[in-house]
Amino acid sequence: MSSTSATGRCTVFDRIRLLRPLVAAAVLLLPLLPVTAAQSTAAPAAPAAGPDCSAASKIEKKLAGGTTWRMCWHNNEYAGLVLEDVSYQPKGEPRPIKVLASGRLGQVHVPYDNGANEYNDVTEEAMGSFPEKLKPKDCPGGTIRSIPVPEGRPVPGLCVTTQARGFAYHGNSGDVMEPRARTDSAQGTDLAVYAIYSAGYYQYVVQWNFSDDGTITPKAGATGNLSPSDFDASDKTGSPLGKGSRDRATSHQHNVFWRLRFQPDGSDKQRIEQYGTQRGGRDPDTGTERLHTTRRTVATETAGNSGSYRWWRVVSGTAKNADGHPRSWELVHHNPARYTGRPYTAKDVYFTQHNKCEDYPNDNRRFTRRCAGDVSKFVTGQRLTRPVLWVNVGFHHIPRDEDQTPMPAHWQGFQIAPRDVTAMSPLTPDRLRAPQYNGEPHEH
Ligand SMILES: [Cu+2]
Repeated sequence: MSSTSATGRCTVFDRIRLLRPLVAAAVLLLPLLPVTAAQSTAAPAAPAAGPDCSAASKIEKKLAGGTTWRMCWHNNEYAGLVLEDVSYQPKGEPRPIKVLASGRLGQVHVPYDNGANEYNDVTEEAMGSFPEKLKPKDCPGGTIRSIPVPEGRPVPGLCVTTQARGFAYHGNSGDVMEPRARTDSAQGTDLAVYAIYSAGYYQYVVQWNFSDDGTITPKAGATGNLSPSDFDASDKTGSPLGKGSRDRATSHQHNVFWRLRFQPDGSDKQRIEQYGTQRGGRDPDTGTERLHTTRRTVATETAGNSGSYRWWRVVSGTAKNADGHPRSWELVHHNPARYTGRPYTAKDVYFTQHNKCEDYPNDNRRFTRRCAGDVSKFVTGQRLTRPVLWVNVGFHHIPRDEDQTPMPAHWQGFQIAPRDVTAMSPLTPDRLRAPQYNGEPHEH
């Protein structure tokens, strides 16, 4: 922490110094409090029941397309917004389908290119303790909930609202031989849940979108201000800002981690599958390259990089959709700037067996000295019976003139897409749910 005060984060440093004894006491008394308290309470979803939490902690929204999302939220003084018992009930489904046992930020790791500073905005700056107050215009069409903070009055800072997401689909039913062909189109809607947390000069919009088609989009938007103390005219690792090139802002990386635990259809029984696609030689007649896709179960703890044709899904060990396919959720993930300066940022995803003391992807021993320090060391070859997913998305920030105050939000995130959760998209018009349209196209 002492290095941070020299870099212009003194405002936050002072705030944290005030907070720290209080936080340390809480951690001593309740070592599991930071993140794991509610993770073992999840049970298979009862018919039409919502998640088990108080009204103030419950979020439930039925979207225009007929999809209902339900979840519980609370605020962690380090990680900020924590969502638990997240379930999805598409139109026509008799009960909620549990997706996540829990989801939250793992870390926002910000190393500067000149090697002078390396911040951990979750574990070190305790950004979760500093939610920003939201005005009604910051939460258009929604409601603002109060976020309890370790010191002071609760902050009206959690927005629960809906957002348009553009085209859900557009298609012509003549292509699937509907006798009276129609053009179908729909605009999609998301439930959006977000709060803004400050860490130094930066402010992060910590947001989760839950789409009417079952997709979940966690994302973080970095905004606020560039750190003025990192302006250094002699620095070769920054960009000129303002007139001429006297002032420079130092380039840096934002490595944002999410920590997810799935509970597909309310059961811990699940497996991770890795998909890969390879070139398989050209078709002799057409000259077109054939591609072969394979998949394998990731049985033990592992770390991997997404990228060229490699991706993962979480597959339910118990639940199938009406077509008889196992329900699964696909990780749609790209890491556009993989930071290899630390072992815990060198991989895009880490799958680790659930362990109560593995709370943060780095700086983890700040809270539990008996536990491993970072996610690269959590991977020890244990069997994955209760997997935790650590998702890493990097952004290399080379400042530009437009980043000057207030800095436009830059987003980084990923998606969790349903794969065979329902027999067809829940947004499919009812008249196209007939058997002859489920399994098309084929010749009649
Ligand atoms: Cu930045």
